[in-house]
Amino acid sequence: MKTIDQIPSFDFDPYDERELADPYPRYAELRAAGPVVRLTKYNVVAMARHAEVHAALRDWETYSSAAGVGLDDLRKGERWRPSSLLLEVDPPIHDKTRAVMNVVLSMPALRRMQGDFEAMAEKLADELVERREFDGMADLAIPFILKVFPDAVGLPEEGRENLLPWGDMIFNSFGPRNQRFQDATRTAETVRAWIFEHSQRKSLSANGLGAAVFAAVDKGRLEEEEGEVLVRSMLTAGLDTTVTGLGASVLAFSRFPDQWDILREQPNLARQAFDEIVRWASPVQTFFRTTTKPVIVEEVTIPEDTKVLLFLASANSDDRVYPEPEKLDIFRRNLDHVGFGNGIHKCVGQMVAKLEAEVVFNALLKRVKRFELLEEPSMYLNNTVRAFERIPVRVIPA
Ligand code: OVM
Repeated sequence: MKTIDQIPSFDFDPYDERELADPYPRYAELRAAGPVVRLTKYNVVAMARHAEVHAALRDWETYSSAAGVGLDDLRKGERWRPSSLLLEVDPPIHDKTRAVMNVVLSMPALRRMQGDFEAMAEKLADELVERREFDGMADLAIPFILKVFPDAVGLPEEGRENLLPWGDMIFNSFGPRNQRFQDATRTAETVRAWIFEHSQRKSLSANGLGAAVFAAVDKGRLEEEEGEVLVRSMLTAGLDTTVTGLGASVLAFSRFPDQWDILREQPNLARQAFDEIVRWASPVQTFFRTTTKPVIVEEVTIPEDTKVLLFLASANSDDRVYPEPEKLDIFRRNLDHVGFGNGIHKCVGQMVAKLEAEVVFNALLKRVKRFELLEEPSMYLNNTVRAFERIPVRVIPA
């Protein structure tokens, strides 16, 4: 048996810009070092192999979310926003809100929006294929998501420019209070005010996902304020993640044209392809848990009340589970990937993300024979999301 003082320890800063720019070599080093390692810079324990990350995500009783899923312990110090009633709570609180969101974001509920999603995808695909050259982020992923998702939630057109800065700020806040976090919070007050105002019933259309949350309030399942917190979760979790996932899709299909060819022959594999892209790109790279009791992992005793950094992206590129993990393979057995998390907190919005991807893929499948990457993509650094700045491509029409 070992204490955490006897396991491999590292003093690098995972939030340093050189690390965030190219984290995969480091992930391999961490996986090779052992099942549990220590990061001295932040005094946390970390797991980078698939087996341990997956097991921790599935054991909420030991690995709690209630102290927050970032580096900060939300139970201590001052708060600048209330905890998420999904992400930052354990059962039984979690189960009540999750049950509401499971219905709000279920496939039958989304069917009503599918036509609007398709119309936007068709329009964008027409324009972009006509142009031949475009940026997968600024011209495709961002305008698509910023149209269809806020429409689906029921937000007005005006003010949507606050959504990505809000997400950038929140996803940075899961890391340390570094320069990147400070920079992202520069416009915090106006952004925060818009988001909070637009989480309220009065700001939302009568037939969107936001209104569906308040319908649960009207049925007595939630308090009004809880409804607002849940709407805010959609505005936080639903944009940066999917924008990154769609951008990654453009990149993936230009790097792996054989996979695009397979999809062109079997468009019914679109959702499966997107799931593999989420494994491959892991838009959310890291989340933390906090131990509720001493726990033994592969001979290592992790004490109670320890922040544990789970390297989701590293788990998804662990070759013990995914041979040649850097390859996109639509037919790969990837059911247990942790790109959407796992266990009780597994992404409640994944049906929305998959529908968004599916309609965009379908629109492009009809029109595009091949994507060619014009330049290596530039990254947009964030403490949690591995985001892109630009993905310049040319398309060869079908
Ligand atoms: C939430 C939330 C916020 C950010 C990310 C997320 C990826 C959830 O408010 O529940 O999941």
